[in-house]
Amino acid sequence: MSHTDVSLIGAPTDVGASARGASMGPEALRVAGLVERLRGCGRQVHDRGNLSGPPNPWLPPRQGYRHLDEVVAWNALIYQAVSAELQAGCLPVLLGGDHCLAVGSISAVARHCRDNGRPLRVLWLDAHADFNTNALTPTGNLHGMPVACLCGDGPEALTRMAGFVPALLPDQVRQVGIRSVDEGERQRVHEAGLEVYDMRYIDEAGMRATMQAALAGMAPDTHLHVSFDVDFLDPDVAPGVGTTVPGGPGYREAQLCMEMIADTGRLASLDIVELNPALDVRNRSAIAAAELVESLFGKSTLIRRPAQG
Ligand SMILES: [Mn+2]
Repeated sequence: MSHTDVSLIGAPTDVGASARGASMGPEALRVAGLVERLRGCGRQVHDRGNLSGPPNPWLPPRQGYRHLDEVVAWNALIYQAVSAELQAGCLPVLLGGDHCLAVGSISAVARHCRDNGRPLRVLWLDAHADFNTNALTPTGNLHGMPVACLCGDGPEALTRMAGFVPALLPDQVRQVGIRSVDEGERQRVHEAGLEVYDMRYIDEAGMRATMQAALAGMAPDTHLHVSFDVDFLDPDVAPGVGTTVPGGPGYREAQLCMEMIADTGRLASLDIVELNPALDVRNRSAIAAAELVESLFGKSTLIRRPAQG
């Protein structure tokens, strides 16, 4: 088991979201015992507190982007904070906040990997592909665009954050749990060649085969980043998200997904995003997310023998 220290970075904002409330996500995760749970997994944990960025002006979109200046400002703060943790040899955990914040966090990870000559794999656990552009988006909400921005399609202030464009190639990304893709977005996901394990794939192949495929082909020194959108989970498990989509992975399936990631021993950075306590029921979704993150950090029922084949 790795003994890399874990650093929590709170980003209490919903500037990129369609509903207000994800700004309360970091505190709800702390209340659900995230720090103590990670310590229980044998990690040193540093809670760096919350970043402080601009408020949410709640304005209509301009040129297909809603709150672009504020989204850029928050992502710049996150880029700095995540870079600092990676340079210090810590494993950064971004507590969102909505999913637009993954641009800053993954740009910092991409920069770090390039500087250190390490391959990067991004696992995107989500109900949505988040591959919209300002021309395609029905809403202008930037939480629907981070994968497109990271792959070089979006406003310059976001696509250039890593210092090179694109920060990510589509073949570095694996999406799991997808079950809602907008019409134009569908075409772009197809053209870009994104490797997507949607719910139909999971239904047909099962979570075990899905994760074996999504985690295949990593080198021993691959940096594995997990971007965990809580709406990945079925709404029965996690009702506290802004954009619920029925038919997601249930509790046991999600646990298996996390345990199989942990088994790779390569988890090196994490986002936990889109948790919306205003829509939650007695912090249930935060607790479910925190329990899943424990599994991601290696908590298991039994002492397991190394997996066969
Ligand atoms: Mn998302």
